[in-house]
Amino acid sequence: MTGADIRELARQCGFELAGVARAEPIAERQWFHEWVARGFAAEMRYLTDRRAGLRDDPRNLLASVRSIICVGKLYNSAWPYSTNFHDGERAWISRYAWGDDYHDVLRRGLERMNECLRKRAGAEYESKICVDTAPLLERSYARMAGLGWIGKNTCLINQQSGSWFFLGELLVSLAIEPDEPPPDRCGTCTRCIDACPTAAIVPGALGYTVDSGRCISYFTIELRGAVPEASRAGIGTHIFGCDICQDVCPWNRRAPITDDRPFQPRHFAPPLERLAEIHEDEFRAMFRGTPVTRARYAGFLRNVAVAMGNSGDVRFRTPLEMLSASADALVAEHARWALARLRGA
Ligand code: B12
Ligand code: SF4
Ligand code: SF4
Repeated sequence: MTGADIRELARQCGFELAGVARAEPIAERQWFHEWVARGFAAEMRYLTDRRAGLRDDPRNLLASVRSIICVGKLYNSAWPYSTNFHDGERAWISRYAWGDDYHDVLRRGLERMNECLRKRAGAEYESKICVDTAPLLERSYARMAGLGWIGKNTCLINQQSGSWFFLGELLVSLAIEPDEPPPDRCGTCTRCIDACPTAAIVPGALGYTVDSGRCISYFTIELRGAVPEASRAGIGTHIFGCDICQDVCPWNRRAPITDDRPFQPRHFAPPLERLAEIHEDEFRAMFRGTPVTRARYAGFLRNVAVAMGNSGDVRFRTPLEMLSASADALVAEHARWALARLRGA
């Protein structure tokens, strides 16, 4: 079986990109540990606890694995980039979180692919599906499988498709002819580094890396506690994730659009005022089945308060006063910060 056979199978199962990497430890695994040692994982314990070492070898996930089939699923829909959308009354949710949770979508596609592969392989084999949460260096293996190069913004970029795609993997005990990594095509460009509002893209072991403790995506999705005060202004009106370093990337200028129903926006740039008023059950209902629930209700209101403070819109004083009386100390403190910022506006 060749990479071409795998790409055909992947296409039939809804994946626009696919390739095969050898299931071996890779030299750059060392950079992951350096990244953690420099504190760039911030408080994401799943990257720093005993699971950190599991990333060194895919055989820690499936002892018999010989090949990693890497797939990419496009999620770009025909809606504006955040860098072309300026409305201080509305909240920015990052592109990847507009529709259904990609973990479910990719897992279903990979299950289908595994079934088809079983019919084609003509031999018994063991397998394991990974989407995001497994301790696997997904971008590194996807690069080895020829899906793209790792840009200075650290996203995997494909020459034809840009970087608006999710990654998933099917680990198999079959030996499949591996693909080759493509060349790095960032050249002398530094647009992502220059555009990042919080200077989160920093020099790394080779090229650049992201200091999560400065990244808006980390603050608004992963961080459970208070956003450091010095970073709040840079967050702008982002309430979940951040797309800026991909919006400005020249390889995304003509990025293909997908019509796939799961990735069409359910709530494009919702009004901040409405979000400040929603109760916990409304929050769950509004974002059920999307990645946004990961922020949890308190984290979400914390993000809404910061965005209102950054909007410069003094009409948000009333909803912010309401949030500053919240029983949740985290929400109340961020609302007080936002009120103070609006007083200076
Ligand atoms: C932790 C994490 C985050 C953290 C840290 C981000 C980071 N840059 O590491 C935070 C919360 C900030 C984050 C944000 C986002 N994330 Co995220 N995240 C992850 C996760 C779970 C682990 C990444 C990791 O291990 N980071 C540690 C660093 C050291 O690892 P790394 O960047 O992969 O680096 C390795 C290789 O890239 C390689 N390498 C690095 N630089 C170079 C340079 C060269 C020249 C070479 C050869 C190799 C190389 O060496 C490193 C060590 O092996 C992965 C899923 C997974 N299991 O891998 C998703 C993942 C990377 N995230 C993803 C997405 C979509 C995002 C966001 C776009 C979401 C958003 N809109 O807000 C942003 C993008 C921010 C950014 N510029 O990275 C996608 C990326 C898809 C793609 N096309 O690249 C992934 C793969 C999830 C998925 N399954 O689709 N994320
Ligand atoms: S996601 Fe946003 S904050 Fe994070 S590195 Fe990219 S531009 Fe900077
Ligand atoms: S903006 Fe430029 S430097 Fe950054 S990832 Fe894209 S091509 Fe590379």
